[in-house]
Amino acid sequence: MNVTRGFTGRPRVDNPGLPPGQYDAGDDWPVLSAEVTPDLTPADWSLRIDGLVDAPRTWTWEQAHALPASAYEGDIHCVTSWSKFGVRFGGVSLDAFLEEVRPQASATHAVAYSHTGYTTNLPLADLTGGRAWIAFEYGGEPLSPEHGGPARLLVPHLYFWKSAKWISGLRLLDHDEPGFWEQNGYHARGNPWEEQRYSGD
Ligand SMILES: Nc1nc2c(c(=O)[nH]1)N[C@H]1C(S)=C(S)[C@@H](COP(=O)(O)O)O[C@H]1N2
Ligand SMILES: [Mo]
Repeated sequence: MNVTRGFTGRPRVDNPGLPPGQYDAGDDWPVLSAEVTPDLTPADWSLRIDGLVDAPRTWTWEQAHALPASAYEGDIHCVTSWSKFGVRFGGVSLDAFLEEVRPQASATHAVAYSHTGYTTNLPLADLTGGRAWIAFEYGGEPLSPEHGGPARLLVPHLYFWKSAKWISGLRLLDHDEPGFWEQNGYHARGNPWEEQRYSGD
């Protein structure tokens, strides 16, 4: 049988890990970037967390790597309808960063921003509890520049547009503030299991 490499197209009925309206991209990992891929070295990279926190701070590459390593193994889902199964990212849990800045009780949401200017908004609850990472590695290798290297946000339980590439910071807020795609009609939360693709879904 002749099967096109990288597109298995298993119907969802055989594939309970596939959220509604998604297909299995197989070996492919499409690149989706609104910006030109920046030339960002680890020495140029930093992460800042500020806003409604007791102790705002910035981490360099070395300081971020001094935090406990944490990996994600599982699936990712893009709103353009591809899903990718069994990926492995290495990095640091966002909980480790948040523990140091101490979010204030009034903080309910965050805006993630990239070194390129991309932004995306998330409920703070989606960034805690071991469900979000700052990822430096993919498949045991440094994250490639087109996929957000040297470091991206990873929030795999939400549509992948929430996983800001070339992450540079998070600002904690007491309200929701739409980011780049959300200002253009995409959903504020983006839960793939509820098909929260566009505002109003
Ligand atoms: N900085 C930045 N982050 C981004 C994007 C982007 O355009 N710029 N696109 C988002 C979207 S829509 C998706 S599906 C994923 C794509 O990540 P990938 O190119 O590694 O597959 O990154 C998300 N993060
Ligand atoms: Mo996407």
